[in-house]
Amino acid sequence: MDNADIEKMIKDFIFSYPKLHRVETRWREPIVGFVSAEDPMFAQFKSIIRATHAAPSELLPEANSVVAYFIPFAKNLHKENFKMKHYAARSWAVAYVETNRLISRINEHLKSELESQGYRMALIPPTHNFDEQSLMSDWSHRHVAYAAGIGRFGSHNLIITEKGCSGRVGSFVTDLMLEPSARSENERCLHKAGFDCLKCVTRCEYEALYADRFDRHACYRQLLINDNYYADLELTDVCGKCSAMVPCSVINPVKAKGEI
Ligand code: B12
Ligand code: SF4
Ligand code: SF4
Repeated sequence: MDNADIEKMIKDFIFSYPKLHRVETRWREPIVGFVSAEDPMFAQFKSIIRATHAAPSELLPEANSVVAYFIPFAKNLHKENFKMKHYAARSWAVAYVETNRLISRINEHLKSELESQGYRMALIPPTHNFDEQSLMSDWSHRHVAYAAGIGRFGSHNLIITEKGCSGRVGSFVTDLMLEPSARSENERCLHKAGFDCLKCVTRCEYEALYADRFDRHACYRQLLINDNYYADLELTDVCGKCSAMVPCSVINPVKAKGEI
């Protein structure tokens, strides 16, 4: 089993999912990346994120590789989220619930496929694996996605991929030996690449995102306001206005400028 097999399994699963399950959300083709479990970046994460951030071997002692994937939402979703004033759009809240479930199911599917061929895999939940006080996780999917070459951080903190930032990230650890993906040195955020933008900051009306800082507790307060607003849905701590109708919502805007 190699990189192409893993990528195909993830893509096929997402492609057939709406045909097999009653879901409102639609997704575009995912972007899959690979990184060695021995990559020195995992040691750096213990200082960049926090000391308790797990190394792959702490999740799976025989770890050889880490796989990360970004599942982009259909292109209309961020527009719907933009149109709804103050609160997140209902479709954005539903997409959060449905995509978290999709990620869990992809991982369960891959685990059983890998185990049937004698390999091992550690399951990691898509979210809610964070400390409610510090609002940090001991396994940051988006840092792992960065390490696996899937994208780079934007001024809004989100990972920007070739298909934008509007979507969700999953990752897992396995003992399979996989070829690491290349990491691009090119920024994907217009502001970071030296262009005028910071539209994400303008979108945040909740005193959370500024040009030079991010107040994660203010952000979380807004997420919980939305959860309360959509009380008929299961936990939906969402907002995502900083990713709605911004240049990096569904594309790599630096590439679109023809700069790279
Ligand atoms: C805790 C958490 C939150 C907290 C704190 C947010 C935060 N910034 O960490 C709260 C509840 C506020 C929150 C809010 C949101 N979240 Co959240 N959240 C998480 C969770 C569970 C852990 C994140 C974590 O621990 N981060 C660690 C801290 C230290 O990282 P950080 O604050 O982002 O800061 C780093 C970057 O700025 C980075 N950075 C900047 N430039 C560079 C450059 C380099 C080279 C490097 C290495 C790093 C780097 O440096 C900082 C430290 O490393 C993850 C799921 C997971 N387990 O990974 C989802 C996750 C990050 N959330 C996600 C989303 C979508 C959201 C929301 C849009 C809500 C929504 N769904 O509508 C908002 C966006 C807020 C924002 N602008 O960041 C997605 C991100 C998808 C993406 N495209 O990136 C994730 C990955 C969930 C998922 N499975 O997809 N979230
Ligand atoms: S909206 Fe602009 S400044 Fe903000 S992350 Fe996207 S490209 Fe960067
Ligand atoms: S998710 Fe909402 S509250 Fe949090 S930074 Fe983005 S726009 Fe601001």
